[in-house]
Amino acid sequence: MRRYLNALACLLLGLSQTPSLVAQQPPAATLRKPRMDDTIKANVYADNSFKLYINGELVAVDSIKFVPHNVISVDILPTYPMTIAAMGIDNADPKTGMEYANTNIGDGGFILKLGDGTVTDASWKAKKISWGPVGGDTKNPRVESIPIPDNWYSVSFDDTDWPQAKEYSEETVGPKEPFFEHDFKGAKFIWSDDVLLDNIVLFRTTIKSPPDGKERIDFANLTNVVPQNPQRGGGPRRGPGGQRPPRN
Ligand SMILES: [Ca+2]
Ligand SMILES: [Ca+2]
Repeated sequence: MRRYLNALACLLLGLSQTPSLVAQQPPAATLRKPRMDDTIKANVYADNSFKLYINGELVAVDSIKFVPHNVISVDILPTYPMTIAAMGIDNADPKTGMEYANTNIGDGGFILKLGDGTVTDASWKAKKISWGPVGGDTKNPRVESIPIPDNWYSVSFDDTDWPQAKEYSEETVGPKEPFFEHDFKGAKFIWSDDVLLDNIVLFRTTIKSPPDGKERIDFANLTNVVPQNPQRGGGPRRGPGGQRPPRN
């Protein structure tokens, strides 16, 4: 039995290497399975929290909504152009816009750096969604908000009318320790025009090509192709036509 299987494996291997069959496959570059060294790191810090979308998909959520201030660092598989959208959330009472039992107006701040050199700066768009205490009035504090636009994080969303983000210095935002333990070199803290009163802010940018100039394979269509050299062995499942499907 084992000899028979070995012979069959050799036959299949031989077939897969015949020039006519290889020639029918799309270029290897579009087929190779992505590896971890195809990914880049996304470092994100927000005062106080954020949600991050890339090319319309939610890729990271700040796991701590208030304090301590933390850095979220995740691996992403980049494809370009890359639409990055983020919601920055400054901790604030939804009725007063203040915090710590309505004794304090907290400040916001958002900063991001990707392993391809993408950074936050004033070229990003920033749209305030909720702000307060309106006018800085802490005696009669109240909040104003506008609806979050549908599909604001999608690739096709039109942010032409959104204002530019404003950059804030490290001194103004006052990031806490985890910030200094991660790579944010070259990135700027951004927010809308009022880093104190604006409490929910949406950000968007589109990165046309990798800022570091490095050529990267586009794996966006991976689920629609058969990767080169799929792993062999494993479970008994068979795809249509009897082939063993590549394992994911
Ligand atoms: Ca605030
Ligand atoms: Ca804050």
